[in-house]
Amino acid sequence: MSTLVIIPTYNEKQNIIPLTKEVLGLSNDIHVLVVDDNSPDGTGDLIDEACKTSSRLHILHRPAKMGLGTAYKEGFFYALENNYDRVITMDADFSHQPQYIPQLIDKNQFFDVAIGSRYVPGGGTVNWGPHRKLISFTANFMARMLLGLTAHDCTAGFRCYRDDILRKVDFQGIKSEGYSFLVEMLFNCVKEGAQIGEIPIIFENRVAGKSKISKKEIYVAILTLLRLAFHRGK
Ligand SMILES: Nc1nc2c(ncn2[C@@H]2O[C@H](COP(=O)(O)OP(=O)(O)OP(=O)(O)O)[C@@H](O)[C@H]2O)c(=O)[nH]1
Ligand SMILES: [Mg+2]
Repeated sequence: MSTLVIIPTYNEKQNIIPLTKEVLGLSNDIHVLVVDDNSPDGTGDLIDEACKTSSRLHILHRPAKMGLGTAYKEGFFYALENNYDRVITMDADFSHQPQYIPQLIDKNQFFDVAIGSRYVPGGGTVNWGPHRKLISFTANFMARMLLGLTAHDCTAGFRCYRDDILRKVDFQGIKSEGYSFLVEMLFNCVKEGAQIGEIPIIFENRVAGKSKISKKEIYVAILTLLRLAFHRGK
C-alpha cells in the first residue's frame, strides 16, 4: 500500500529538508510531494536538489502564492493520477509531527478519513496563546453546530484519506482556496458517506519560519461555514 504525503510550502527553507527526510525515513512505501508556490526563500530549489538523490521525493512548482486549498487540490489530483492508495496532508513547520504518521495510516485502514486531532483525549496544543485557542475552538464549535460534523477537530490539516474517498469527492469543485478548504473538504467527504476517525496529536507551534495565516483567512473561514450551512439547509 503506497502513501503520498502532500506538504504545501511557502517560505519553509529551515524546515523542509529535515521534515522530508524524517517522513521518507518512516517507510519505503511513503512518497512525499511538496507543492511549492515559488517561495522567495528558495524552498523549491532545496527540494529540486534533494529530488536528485531520492526517487520518493517529488515537487510541484507553482508560479506564485495561490493558497493552501488549491495546493491540496493539485496534490490530490497528482496522487490519483499516480495511483497512490492513500494521501496524507501535513504542514511543513513540524506542527504536525511525522511520528504520528504510522498511527494515522493504521486508523485509515478502518476509516475513510483519519484526522490527527488536537481535541480528543490525549491530544492538545503546545505554546498557544488564548487568542489562538479561542479562534480554533470557535471555528470547530461552529463547524460542528452549523454543518453537523461529528469530528472533534474539523479544522485540522493533518489527515489521511483513502484513495476511494478522494475519487468520490468532487474536490476540484471546492470553492475555498485557503485554509477553509479543510472544513469544506471534510464536509464533502461526510456528504459522500465517509467514516471519520481521529487519533490524538500534540500540535506544536512552529519554531522556524513565519505563520502565513492572516486575519482575512479567518473571515473567509466564517463565510465558508455560513455558505456551507446555507446549502446544507436547502
Ligand atoms: N503552497 C502553499 N503553501 C502554503 C500557502 N500558505 C501556507 N502554506 C503552507 O501551509 C502550511 C500551513 O501554513 P502555516 O503558516 O504554518 O499556518 P498555520 O499552521 O495555520 O499557522 P501557524 O501555527 O502560525 O504556523 C505550511 O506548510 C505553509 O508553508 C500557500 O499559499 N501556498
Ligand atoms: Mg503552522
